[in-house]
Amino acid sequence: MEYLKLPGEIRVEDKEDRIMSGSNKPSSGQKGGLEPPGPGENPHTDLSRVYSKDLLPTAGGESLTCKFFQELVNILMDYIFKSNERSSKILDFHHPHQLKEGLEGFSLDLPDHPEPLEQILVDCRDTLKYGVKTGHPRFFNQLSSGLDLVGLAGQWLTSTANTNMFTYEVSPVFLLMEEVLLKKMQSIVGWCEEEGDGIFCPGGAVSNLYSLLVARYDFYPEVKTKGMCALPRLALFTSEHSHYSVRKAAAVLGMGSDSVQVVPCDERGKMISRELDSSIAEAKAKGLVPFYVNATAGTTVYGAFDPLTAIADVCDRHKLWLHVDAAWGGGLLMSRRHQGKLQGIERASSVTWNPHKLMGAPLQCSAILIKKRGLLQECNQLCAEYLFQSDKHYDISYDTGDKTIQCGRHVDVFKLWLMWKAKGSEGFGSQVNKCLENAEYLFKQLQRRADFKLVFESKPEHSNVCFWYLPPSLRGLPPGPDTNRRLHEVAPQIKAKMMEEGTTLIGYQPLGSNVNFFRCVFSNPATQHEDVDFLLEEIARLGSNL
Ligand code: ABU
Repeated sequence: MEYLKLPGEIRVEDKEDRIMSGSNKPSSGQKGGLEPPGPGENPHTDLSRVYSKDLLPTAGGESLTCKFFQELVNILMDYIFKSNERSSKILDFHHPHQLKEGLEGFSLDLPDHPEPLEQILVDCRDTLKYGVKTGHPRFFNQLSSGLDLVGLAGQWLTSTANTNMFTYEVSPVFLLMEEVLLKKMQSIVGWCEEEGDGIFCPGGAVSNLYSLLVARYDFYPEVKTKGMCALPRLALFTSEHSHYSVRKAAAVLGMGSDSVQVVPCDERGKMISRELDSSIAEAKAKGLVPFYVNATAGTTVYGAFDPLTAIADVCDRHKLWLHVDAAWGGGLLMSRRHQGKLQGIERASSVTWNPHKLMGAPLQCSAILIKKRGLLQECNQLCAEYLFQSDKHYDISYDTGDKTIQCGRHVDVFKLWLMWKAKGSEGFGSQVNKCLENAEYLFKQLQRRADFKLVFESKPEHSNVCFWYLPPSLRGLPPGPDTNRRLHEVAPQIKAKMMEEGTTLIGYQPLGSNVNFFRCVFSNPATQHEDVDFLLEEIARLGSNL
Protein backbone atom coordinates (compact mmCIF):
# COMPACT_ATOMS: atom_id res chain seq x y z
CA MET A 1 0.00 0.00 0.00
CA GLU A 2 1.32 3.43 -0.92
CA TYR A 3 1.03 6.22 1.58
CA LEU A 4 1.85 9.84 1.26
CA LYS A 5 4.99 10.22 3.33
CA LEU A 6 6.29 13.06 5.32
CA PRO A 7 9.96 13.16 6.28
CA GLY A 8 10.62 11.11 9.38
CA GLU A 9 7.20 9.49 9.32
CA ILE A 10 6.51 6.63 11.71
CA ARG A 11 3.46 4.45 10.96
CA VAL A 12 1.23 4.12 13.99
CA GLU A 13 0.78 0.39 13.38
CA ASP A 14 4.54 -0.08 13.44
CA LYS A 15 4.62 1.32 16.95
CA GLU A 16 1.61 -0.56 18.22
CA ASP A 17 3.46 -3.12 20.36
CA ARG A 18 5.50 -0.49 22.11
CA ILE A 19 2.40 1.60 22.78
CA MET A 20 0.43 -1.34 24.07
CA SER A 21 3.22 -2.49 26.38
CA GLY A 22 2.54 0.65 28.32
CA SER A 23 6.26 1.43 28.53
CA ASN A 24 5.82 4.79 26.87
CA LYS A 25 2.38 5.64 28.17
CA PRO A 26 2.40 8.77 30.28
CA SER A 27 2.34 8.02 33.95
CA SER A 28 -0.67 9.31 35.80
CA GLY A 29 1.29 12.27 37.05
CA GLN A 30 2.87 13.14 33.71
CA LYS A 31 1.96 16.46 32.19
CA GLY A 32 1.56 17.00 28.47
CA GLY A 33 4.13 19.05 26.57
CA LEU A 34 7.28 18.94 24.54
CA GLU A 35 10.37 17.77 26.29
CA PRO A 36 13.73 18.80 24.82
CA PRO A 37 14.49 16.59 21.82
CA GLY A 38 17.23 14.03 22.20
CA PRO A 39 20.37 14.16 20.01
CA GLY A 40 19.35 13.96 16.34
CA GLU A 41 15.67 13.72 17.23
CA ASN A 42 13.16 15.72 15.23
CA PRO A 43 10.78 17.21 17.78
CA HIS A 44 7.98 17.09 15.22
CA THR A 45 7.99 13.37 14.47
CA ASP A 46 7.83 11.60 17.82
CA LEU A 47 4.12 11.60 18.50
CA SER A 48 4.58 9.63 21.71
CA ARG A 49 6.02 12.77 23.32
CA VAL A 50 3.63 15.44 22.17
CA TYR A 51 0.09 16.33 23.10
CA SER A 52 -2.98 18.03 21.64
CA LYS A 53 -1.86 21.32 23.14
CA ASP A 54 1.22 21.21 20.88
CA LEU A 55 -0.92 21.24 17.73
CA LEU A 56 -2.11 24.46 16.13
CA PRO A 57 -3.00 27.07 17.26
CA THR A 58 0.15 26.69 19.37
CA ALA A 59 2.87 28.80 17.76
CA GLY A 60 5.10 26.67 15.53
CA GLY A 61 2.59 23.80 15.58
CA GLU A 62 2.21 23.62 11.79
CA SER A 63 4.60 20.75 11.21
CA LEU A 64 3.26 18.66 14.08
CA THR A 65 -0.33 19.30 13.01
CA CYS A 66 0.59 18.17 9.52
CA LYS A 67 2.25 15.06 10.88
CA PHE A 68 -0.71 14.20 13.10
CA PHE A 69 -3.18 14.49 10.25
CA GLN A 70 -0.91 12.57 7.91
CA GLU A 71 -0.91 9.68 10.38
CA LEU A 72 -4.65 9.97 10.71
CA VAL A 73 -5.06 9.82 6.93
CA ASN A 74 -2.93 6.68 6.90
CA ILE A 75 -5.23 5.09 9.47
CA LEU A 76 -8.30 6.10 7.47
CA MET A 77 -6.77 4.85 4.22
CA ASP A 78 -5.96 1.51 5.84
CA TYR A 79 -9.57 1.26 6.94
CA ILE A 80 -10.89 2.21 3.51
CA PHE A 81 -8.63 -0.31 1.78
CA LYS A 82 -9.66 -3.04 4.23
CA SER A 83 -13.33 -2.14 3.77
CA ASN A 84 -12.88 -2.83 0.07
CA GLU A 85 -11.06 -6.14 0.54
CA ARG A 86 -13.56 -8.96 0.33
CA SER A 87 -11.37 -11.19 2.48
CA SER A 88 -11.38 -8.75 5.38
CA LYS A 89 -13.97 -9.07 8.11
CA ILE A 90 -16.91 -6.71 8.28
CA LEU A 91 -16.80 -6.73 12.04
CA ASP A 92 -14.77 -8.01 14.94
CA PHE A 93 -17.71 -8.53 17.25
CA HIS A 94 -17.47 -8.04 21.00
CA HIS A 95 -20.26 -7.90 23.54
CA PRO A 96 -20.85 -4.53 25.24
CA HIS A 97 -19.29 -5.70 28.50
CA GLN A 98 -16.12 -6.76 26.67
CA LEU A 99 -15.73 -3.37 25.02
CA LYS A 100 -16.48 -1.67 28.34
CA GLU A 101 -13.88 -3.75 30.14
CA GLY A 102 -11.25 -2.70 27.58
CA LEU A 103 -9.58 -4.74 24.88
CA GLU A 104 -5.89 -4.96 24.08
CA GLY A 105 -5.24 -1.54 25.52
CA PHE A 106 -8.35 0.05 24.01
CA SER A 107 -10.12 1.75 26.88
CA LEU A 108 -13.33 3.76 26.80
CA ASP A 109 -12.50 5.40 30.12
CA LEU A 110 -11.79 9.12 30.11
CA PRO A 111 -8.47 10.17 31.69
CA ASP A 112 -7.75 13.10 34.00
CA HIS A 113 -4.42 13.70 32.32
CA PRO A 114 -3.76 14.19 28.63
CA GLU A 115 -2.61 11.25 26.54
CA PRO A 116 0.07 11.71 23.87
CA LEU A 117 -0.97 12.11 20.25
CA GLU A 118 0.39 8.69 19.40
CA GLN A 119 -2.12 7.16 21.82
CA ILE A 120 -4.85 9.36 20.35
CA LEU A 121 -4.06 7.90 16.93
CA VAL A 122 -4.12 4.38 18.35
CA ASP A 123 -7.53 5.18 19.82
CA CYS A 124 -8.68 6.31 16.37
CA ARG A 125 -7.44 3.11 14.80
CA ASP A 126 -9.00 0.92 17.52
CA THR A 127 -12.31 2.74 17.26
CA LEU A 128 -12.47 1.72 13.62
CA LYS A 129 -11.13 -1.76 14.39
CA TYR A 130 -13.97 -2.61 16.77
CA GLY A 131 -16.63 -0.94 14.63
CA VAL A 132 -18.52 -2.23 11.61
CA LYS A 133 -17.28 -1.75 8.05
CA THR A 134 -20.52 -0.50 6.54
CA GLY A 135 -18.67 0.23 3.30
CA HIS A 136 -17.74 -3.45 2.81
CA PRO A 137 -19.33 -4.90 -0.34
CA ARG A 138 -20.84 -7.71 1.76
CA PHE A 139 -22.59 -5.46 4.28
CA PHE A 140 -26.33 -5.83 3.52
CA ASN A 141 -27.67 -4.95 6.96
CA GLN A 142 -28.93 -1.40 6.50
CA LEU A 143 -30.55 0.80 3.88
CA SER A 144 -27.50 3.06 4.03
CA SER A 145 -24.21 1.37 3.16
CA GLY A 146 -21.07 1.87 1.11
CA LEU A 147 -18.62 4.71 1.40
CA ASP A 148 -18.60 7.28 -1.36
CA LEU A 149 -15.14 8.79 -1.29
CA VAL A 150 -16.08 12.15 -2.78
CA GLY A 151 -18.88 12.27 -0.22
CA LEU A 152 -16.34 11.49 2.48
CA ALA A 153 -14.11 14.29 1.22
CA GLY A 154 -17.14 16.58 1.41
CA GLN A 155 -17.87 15.45 4.95
CA TRP A 156 -14.31 16.22 5.99
CA LEU A 157 -14.46 19.64 4.40
CA THR A 158 -17.74 20.31 6.20
CA SER A 159 -16.20 19.33 9.52
CA THR A 160 -13.20 21.50 8.79
CA ALA A 161 -15.46 24.48 8.10
CA ASN A 162 -17.26 23.62 11.36
CA THR A 163 -20.09 26.06 10.89
CA ASN A 164 -23.79 26.21 11.53
CA MET A 165 -26.61 26.22 9.00
CA PHE A 166 -28.82 28.76 10.75
CA THR A 167 -27.74 32.03 9.16
CA TYR A 168 -26.24 33.28 5.92
CA GLU A 169 -23.70 35.27 7.87
CA VAL A 170 -21.97 32.10 9.06
CA SER A 171 -22.86 29.69 6.20
CA PRO A 172 -23.16 31.74 3.01
CA VAL A 173 -21.95 29.09 0.58
CA PHE A 174 -23.60 26.10 2.24
CA LEU A 175 -26.99 27.84 2.42
CA LEU A 176 -26.88 28.63 -1.29
CA MET A 177 -25.88 25.03 -1.99
CA GLU A 178 -28.85 23.86 0.06
CA GLU A 179 -31.13 26.06 -2.05
CA VAL A 180 -29.66 24.64 -5.26
CA LEU A 181 -30.04 21.04 -4.05
CA LEU A 182 -33.59 21.54 -2.80
CA LYS A 183 -34.63 23.14 -6.10
CA LYS A 184 -33.04 20.31 -8.04
CA MET A 185 -34.75 17.66 -5.94
CA GLN A 186 -38.08 19.49 -6.19
CA SER A 187 -37.84 19.64 -9.96
CA ILE A 188 -36.98 15.91 -10.05
CA VAL A 189 -40.06 15.25 -7.92
CA GLY A 190 -42.00 17.12 -10.61
CA TRP A 191 -42.95 20.38 -8.90
CA CYS A 192 -43.00 23.56 -10.96
CA GLU A 193 -40.69 26.57 -10.54
CA GLU A 194 -43.14 28.45 -8.32
CA GLU A 195 -43.56 25.51 -5.96
CA GLY A 196 -41.24 24.10 -3.38
CA ASP A 197 -39.58 24.75 -0.09
CA GLY A 198 -37.69 22.49 2.26
CA ILE A 199 -34.82 21.86 4.54
CA PHE A 200 -32.16 19.24 5.17
CA CYS A 201 -32.67 17.71 8.59
CA PRO A 202 -31.46 14.82 10.75
CA GLY A 203 -32.85 11.71 9.07
CA GLY A 204 -36.03 10.36 7.54
CA ALA A 205 -37.93 10.13 10.83
CA VAL A 206 -37.37 13.84 11.47
CA SER A 207 -38.29 14.64 7.85
CA ASN A 208 -41.56 12.76 8.37
CA LEU A 209 -42.11 14.65 11.62
CA TYR A 210 -41.69 17.94 9.73
CA SER A 211 -44.32 16.87 7.20
CA LEU A 212 -46.87 16.21 9.93
CA LEU A 213 -46.00 19.41 11.79
CA VAL A 214 -46.37 21.58 8.70
CA ALA A 215 -49.52 19.82 7.47
CA ARG A 216 -51.20 20.35 10.85
CA TYR A 217 -50.17 24.00 10.82
CA ASP A 218 -51.56 24.42 7.29
CA PHE A 219 -54.97 23.22 8.47
CA TYR A 220 -54.86 24.74 11.96
CA PRO A 221 -52.35 27.62 12.27
CA GLU A 222 -53.67 28.35 15.77
CA VAL A 223 -51.95 25.17 16.97
CA LYS A 224 -48.67 27.09 17.11
CA THR A 225 -49.84 29.29 19.95
CA LYS A 226 -52.83 27.48 21.43
CA GLY A 227 -51.66 23.87 21.21
CA MET A 228 -53.74 20.79 20.64
CA CYS A 229 -56.55 21.86 22.97
CA ALA A 230 -57.64 24.33 20.29
CA LEU A 231 -58.01 21.57 17.70
CA PRO A 232 -60.60 18.90 16.99
CA ARG A 233 -59.60 15.24 17.32
CA LEU A 234 -57.41 14.69 14.31
CA ALA A 235 -56.87 11.52 12.29
CA LEU A 236 -54.01 10.63 10.00
CA PHE A 237 -53.50 7.61 7.80
CA THR A 238 -50.58 5.41 6.92
CA SER A 239 -50.15 1.84 5.76
CA GLU A 240 -49.39 -1.14 7.94
CA HIS A 241 -46.01 -1.45 6.19
CA SER A 242 -45.04 2.21 6.59
CA HIS A 243 -42.19 3.39 8.78
CA TYR A 244 -42.81 3.58 12.54
CA SER A 245 -41.69 7.20 12.53
CA VAL A 246 -45.18 8.29 11.43
CA ARG A 247 -46.68 6.99 14.67
CA LYS A 248 -43.76 8.39 16.63
CA ALA A 249 -44.27 11.82 15.06
CA ALA A 250 -47.96 11.76 16.00
CA ALA A 251 -46.96 10.97 19.58
CA VAL A 252 -44.25 13.65 19.68
CA LEU A 253 -46.59 16.28 18.24
CA GLY A 254 -49.21 15.66 20.90
CA MET A 255 -51.79 14.05 18.61
CA GLY A 256 -51.12 10.65 20.14
CA SER A 257 -50.19 7.51 18.30
CA ASP A 258 -53.85 6.43 18.49
CA SER A 259 -54.67 9.21 16.05
CA VAL A 260 -52.85 7.16 13.40
CA GLN A 261 -55.21 4.96 11.43
CA VAL A 262 -53.41 1.97 9.97
CA VAL A 263 -54.49 1.14 6.43
CA PRO A 264 -54.19 -2.48 5.23
CA CYS A 265 -51.78 -3.48 2.45
CA ASP A 266 -51.92 -6.10 -0.26
CA GLU A 267 -49.68 -9.17 -0.05
CA ARG A 268 -46.83 -7.22 -1.68
CA GLY A 269 -46.95 -4.54 1.05
CA LYS A 270 -48.66 -1.76 -0.92
CA MET A 271 -51.36 0.34 0.67
CA ILE A 272 -54.80 -0.54 -0.71
CA SER A 273 -56.24 2.81 -1.78
CA ARG A 274 -59.82 1.50 -1.49
CA GLU A 275 -59.10 0.65 2.15
CA LEU A 276 -57.72 4.15 2.67
CA ASP A 277 -60.98 5.60 1.40
CA SER A 278 -62.98 3.39 3.80
CA SER A 279 -60.68 4.24 6.74
CA ILE A 280 -61.20 7.95 6.10
CA ALA A 281 -64.99 7.48 5.99
CA GLU A 282 -64.89 5.43 9.22
CA ALA A 283 -62.80 8.06 11.00
CA LYS A 284 -65.22 10.79 9.95
CA ALA A 285 -68.14 8.69 11.17
CA LYS A 286 -66.42 8.48 14.59
CA GLY A 287 -66.19 12.26 14.77
CA LEU A 288 -62.47 12.44 13.98
CA VAL A 289 -61.11 14.99 11.53
CA PRO A 290 -58.86 13.42 8.86
CA PHE A 291 -56.16 15.76 7.57
CA TYR A 292 -53.05 13.82 6.51
CA VAL A 293 -52.11 10.71 4.59
CA ASN A 294 -48.64 9.22 4.49
CA ALA A 295 -47.90 7.11 1.44
CA THR A 296 -44.63 5.20 1.24
CA ALA A 297 -42.40 5.01 -1.80
CA GLY A 298 -40.13 2.12 -0.88
CA THR A 299 -41.19 0.47 2.37
CA THR A 300 -38.43 -0.38 4.81
CA VAL A 301 -38.77 -4.15 4.75
CA TYR A 302 -40.45 -5.17 1.49
CA GLY A 303 -39.35 -2.16 -0.59
CA ALA A 304 -42.94 -1.70 -1.77
CA PHE A 305 -44.28 1.37 -3.54
CA ASP A 306 -47.75 2.52 -2.55
CA PRO A 307 -50.00 3.43 -5.51
CA LEU A 308 -49.37 7.18 -5.33
CA THR A 309 -51.79 8.29 -8.07
CA ALA A 310 -54.71 6.37 -6.58
CA ILE A 311 -53.84 7.66 -3.09
CA ALA A 312 -53.54 11.23 -4.42
CA ASP A 313 -57.04 10.86 -5.91
CA VAL A 314 -58.39 9.83 -2.49
CA CYS A 315 -56.60 12.78 -0.84
CA ASP A 316 -58.01 15.21 -3.43
CA ARG A 317 -61.51 13.87 -2.87
CA HIS A 318 -61.26 14.35 0.90
CA LYS A 319 -59.04 17.46 0.73
CA LEU A 320 -56.23 15.89 2.74
CA TRP A 321 -52.51 16.57 2.86
CA LEU A 322 -50.57 13.90 0.98
CA HIS A 323 -47.07 13.19 2.27
CA VAL A 324 -44.86 10.73 0.40
CA ASP A 325 -42.21 9.05 2.51
CA ALA A 326 -39.65 8.39 -0.21
CA ALA A 327 -36.77 8.18 2.27
CA TRP A 328 -35.73 4.89 0.68
CA GLY A 329 -37.44 5.03 -2.71
CA GLY A 330 -36.59 8.64 -3.58
CA GLY A 331 -33.27 7.51 -5.06
CA LEU A 332 -35.17 5.73 -7.85
CA LEU A 333 -36.17 9.16 -9.19
CA MET A 334 -32.55 9.44 -10.38
CA SER A 335 -32.98 6.44 -12.69
CA ARG A 336 -34.87 6.74 -15.99
CA ARG A 337 -35.44 3.00 -15.81
CA HIS A 338 -37.08 3.02 -12.38
CA GLN A 339 -38.52 6.51 -11.76
CA GLY A 340 -41.96 5.45 -13.09
CA LYS A 341 -42.45 3.47 -9.87
CA LEU A 342 -43.01 6.82 -8.10
CA GLN A 343 -45.56 8.10 -10.59
CA GLY A 344 -47.91 10.48 -8.77
CA ILE A 345 -45.26 11.79 -6.34
CA GLU A 346 -45.59 15.20 -8.00
CA ARG A 347 -49.07 15.44 -6.46
CA ALA A 348 -47.68 15.22 -2.91
CA SER A 349 -47.83 18.21 -0.58
CA SER A 350 -44.56 17.04 1.00
CA VAL A 351 -41.87 14.47 0.35
CA THR A 352 -39.18 12.84 2.49
CA TRP A 353 -36.09 11.84 0.51
CA ASN A 354 -32.86 10.50 2.07
CA PRO A 355 -29.82 10.80 -0.21
CA HIS A 356 -27.91 8.92 2.51
CA LYS A 357 -29.73 5.75 1.55
CA LEU A 358 -29.87 4.66 -2.09
CA MET A 359 -27.82 7.60 -3.41
CA GLY A 360 -24.95 6.69 -1.09
CA ALA A 361 -24.31 10.10 0.49
CA PRO A 362 -22.46 9.66 3.80
CA LEU A 363 -24.75 9.75 6.83
CA GLN A 364 -26.61 11.83 7.39
CA CYS A 365 -28.33 13.52 4.51
CA SER A 366 -32.11 13.75 4.50
CA ALA A 367 -34.44 16.31 2.97
CA ILE A 368 -38.01 17.29 3.70
CA LEU A 369 -39.54 18.94 0.65
CA ILE A 370 -42.69 21.02 1.14
CA LYS A 371 -44.69 22.06 -1.91
CA LYS A 372 -46.26 25.25 -0.52
CA ARG A 373 -43.74 28.03 -0.05
CA GLY A 374 -43.60 29.91 3.23
CA LEU A 375 -45.30 27.29 5.37
CA LEU A 376 -42.13 26.00 7.01
CA GLN A 377 -41.14 29.50 7.99
CA GLU A 378 -44.58 30.48 9.29
CA CYS A 379 -44.98 27.24 11.19
CA ASN A 380 -41.64 27.31 12.98
CA GLN A 381 -40.35 30.85 13.13
CA LEU A 382 -39.92 32.56 16.49
CA CYS A 383 -37.62 35.40 15.34
CA ALA A 384 -34.95 35.12 18.06
CA GLU A 385 -33.45 38.57 17.86
CA TYR A 386 -29.92 37.60 18.80
CA LEU A 387 -29.69 35.42 15.69
CA PHE A 388 -32.29 36.43 13.12
CA GLN A 389 -32.03 40.21 13.25
CA SER A 390 -34.39 41.81 10.73
CA ASP A 391 -32.05 44.75 10.04
CA LYS A 392 -29.12 42.81 8.56
CA HIS A 393 -27.56 44.26 5.42
CA TYR A 394 -28.15 41.16 3.25
CA ASP A 395 -31.18 39.24 1.99
CA ILE A 396 -32.35 37.66 5.26
CA SER A 397 -34.52 35.11 3.49
CA TYR A 398 -31.26 33.13 3.48
CA ASP A 399 -31.29 33.00 7.28
CA THR A 400 -33.21 29.76 6.99
CA GLY A 401 -32.56 28.61 10.55
CA ASP A 402 -35.93 29.85 11.75
CA LYS A 403 -37.68 27.42 9.36
CA THR A 404 -36.46 24.56 11.49
CA ILE A 405 -37.33 23.10 14.87
CA GLN A 406 -33.62 23.02 15.69
CA CYS A 407 -31.40 25.97 16.39
CA GLY A 408 -27.95 24.68 15.52
CA ARG A 409 -28.00 22.64 12.32
CA HIS A 410 -25.26 20.49 10.84
CA VAL A 411 -24.14 21.07 7.26
CA ASP A 412 -25.46 17.98 5.50
CA VAL A 413 -25.59 19.46 2.02
CA PHE A 414 -22.00 19.92 0.93
CA LYS A 415 -21.14 16.23 0.54
CA LEU A 416 -24.24 15.70 -1.62
CA TRP A 417 -23.52 18.78 -3.70
CA LEU A 418 -19.94 17.59 -4.24
CA MET A 419 -21.05 14.06 -5.14
CA TRP A 420 -23.56 15.49 -7.62
CA LYS A 421 -20.77 17.50 -9.22
CA ALA A 422 -18.56 14.41 -9.38
CA LYS A 423 -21.17 11.98 -10.78
CA GLY A 424 -23.74 14.15 -12.46
CA SER A 425 -27.39 13.09 -12.28
CA GLU A 426 -26.52 10.29 -14.73
CA GLY A 427 -23.96 8.82 -12.34
CA PHE A 428 -26.56 8.55 -9.59
CA GLY A 429 -28.89 6.91 -12.11
CA SER A 430 -26.31 4.23 -12.99
CA GLN A 431 -25.57 3.64 -9.32
CA VAL A 432 -29.25 3.09 -8.56
CA ASN A 433 -29.64 0.78 -11.57
CA LYS A 434 -26.73 -1.31 -10.36
CA CYS A 435 -28.25 -1.75 -6.89
CA LEU A 436 -31.53 -2.88 -8.42
CA GLU A 437 -29.72 -5.22 -10.82
CA ASN A 438 -28.07 -6.87 -7.83
CA ALA A 439 -31.48 -7.33 -6.22
CA GLU A 440 -32.78 -8.97 -9.37
CA TYR A 441 -29.76 -11.25 -9.49
CA LEU A 442 -30.34 -12.35 -5.88
CA PHE A 443 -34.03 -12.88 -6.61
CA LYS A 444 -33.14 -15.17 -9.54
CA GLN A 445 -30.63 -17.15 -7.46
CA LEU A 446 -33.22 -17.65 -4.75
CA GLN A 447 -35.83 -18.78 -7.26
CA ARG A 448 -33.65 -21.65 -8.40
CA ARG A 449 -32.45 -22.86 -4.99
CA ALA A 450 -34.33 -25.43 -2.91
CA ASP A 451 -32.70 -24.40 0.38
CA PHE A 452 -34.20 -20.89 0.28
CA LYS A 453 -37.74 -19.62 -0.06
CA LEU A 454 -38.85 -16.18 -1.20
CA VAL A 455 -41.31 -14.30 1.01
CA PHE A 456 -43.19 -13.25 -2.13
CA GLU A 457 -42.74 -14.60 -5.61
CA SER A 458 -42.93 -11.36 -7.59
CA LYS A 459 -39.82 -9.59 -8.89
CA PRO A 460 -38.43 -6.94 -6.48
CA GLU A 461 -39.49 -3.38 -7.25
CA HIS A 462 -36.75 -1.88 -5.13
CA SER A 463 -33.46 -3.41 -3.98
CA ASN A 464 -35.10 -5.28 -1.06
CA VAL A 465 -35.21 -9.06 -1.36
CA CYS A 466 -36.91 -11.00 1.44
CA PHE A 467 -36.40 -14.71 1.99
CA TRP A 468 -36.13 -17.61 4.43
CA TYR A 469 -33.31 -20.07 4.66
CA LEU A 470 -34.60 -23.63 5.10
CA PRO A 471 -32.08 -25.76 6.99
CA PRO A 472 -31.99 -29.46 6.05
CA SER A 473 -34.05 -30.32 9.19
CA LEU A 474 -36.96 -28.16 8.00
CA ARG A 475 -37.00 -29.04 4.33
CA GLY A 476 -40.05 -30.99 3.25
CA LEU A 477 -41.96 -30.40 6.50
CA PRO A 478 -45.66 -29.60 6.06
CA PRO A 479 -46.51 -25.92 6.57
CA GLY A 480 -48.11 -25.19 9.93
CA PRO A 481 -47.55 -23.62 13.33
CA ASP A 482 -44.84 -26.08 14.38
CA THR A 483 -42.78 -25.55 11.21
CA ASN A 484 -43.30 -21.80 11.54
CA ARG A 485 -42.16 -21.82 15.15
CA ARG A 486 -38.96 -23.60 14.15
CA LEU A 487 -38.43 -21.44 11.08
CA HIS A 488 -38.82 -18.31 13.25
CA GLU A 489 -35.67 -19.32 15.15
CA VAL A 490 -33.50 -19.91 12.08
CA ALA A 491 -32.69 -16.34 11.01
CA PRO A 492 -31.67 -15.09 14.51
CA GLN A 493 -29.44 -18.11 15.03
CA ILE A 494 -27.72 -17.62 11.68
CA LYS A 495 -27.39 -13.88 12.32
CA ALA A 496 -25.74 -14.52 15.68
CA LYS A 497 -23.15 -16.81 14.06
CA MET A 498 -22.70 -14.31 11.23
CA MET A 499 -21.89 -11.55 13.71
CA GLU A 500 -19.41 -13.76 15.52
CA GLU A 501 -17.64 -14.69 12.28
CA GLY A 502 -17.95 -11.23 10.73
CA THR A 503 -17.86 -12.37 7.11
CA THR A 504 -21.07 -10.71 5.95
CA LEU A 505 -24.06 -9.00 7.55
CA ILE A 506 -27.76 -9.06 6.75
CA GLY A 507 -30.88 -8.11 8.72
CA TYR A 508 -33.95 -10.14 9.63
CA GLN A 509 -37.37 -9.46 11.12
CA PRO A 510 -40.86 -10.90 11.34
CA LEU A 511 -43.61 -8.98 9.53
CA GLY A 512 -47.34 -9.52 9.94
CA SER A 513 -47.98 -13.25 9.83
CA ASN A 514 -44.54 -13.97 8.36
CA VAL A 515 -42.09 -15.43 10.88
CA ASN A 516 -38.49 -14.15 10.96
CA PHE A 517 -37.07 -13.81 7.46
CA PHE A 518 -33.94 -12.23 6.02
CA ARG A 519 -34.13 -8.87 4.29
CA CYS A 520 -31.28 -8.17 1.91
CA VAL A 521 -30.94 -4.60 0.67
CA PHE A 522 -28.51 -3.22 -1.87
CA SER A 523 -27.33 0.38 -1.66
CA ASN A 524 -23.58 -0.10 -2.06
CA PRO A 525 -22.48 0.15 -5.69
CA ALA A 526 -19.32 -1.81 -4.75
CA THR A 527 -21.37 -4.99 -4.33
CA GLN A 528 -21.00 -7.51 -7.18
CA HIS A 529 -22.73 -10.76 -8.09
CA GLU A 530 -19.91 -12.69 -6.39
CA ASP A 531 -20.90 -11.02 -3.10
CA VAL A 532 -24.50 -12.09 -3.57
CA ASP A 533 -23.32 -15.66 -4.23
CA PHE A 534 -21.13 -15.45 -1.14
CA LEU A 535 -24.04 -14.30 1.01
CA LEU A 536 -26.19 -17.26 0.05
CA GLU A 537 -23.38 -19.76 0.52
CA GLU A 538 -22.51 -18.22 3.88
CA ILE A 539 -26.10 -18.40 5.13
CA ALA A 540 -26.29 -22.00 3.97
CA ARG A 541 -22.97 -22.81 5.67
CA LEU A 542 -23.91 -21.14 8.96
CA GLY A 543 -27.37 -22.70 8.95
CA SER A 544 -26.53 -26.20 7.76
CA ASN A 545 -26.63 -27.74 11.26
CA LEU A 546 -29.79 -26.04 12.49
N1 ABU B 1 -35.55 3.68 8.35
C1 ABU B 1 -34.22 3.81 8.73
C2 ABU B 1 -33.31 2.76 8.12
C3 ABU B 1 -33.62 1.39 8.50
C4 ABU B 1 -32.65 0.40 7.94
O1 ABU B 1 -31.54 0.73 7.57
O2 ABU B 1 -33.00 -0.76 7.85
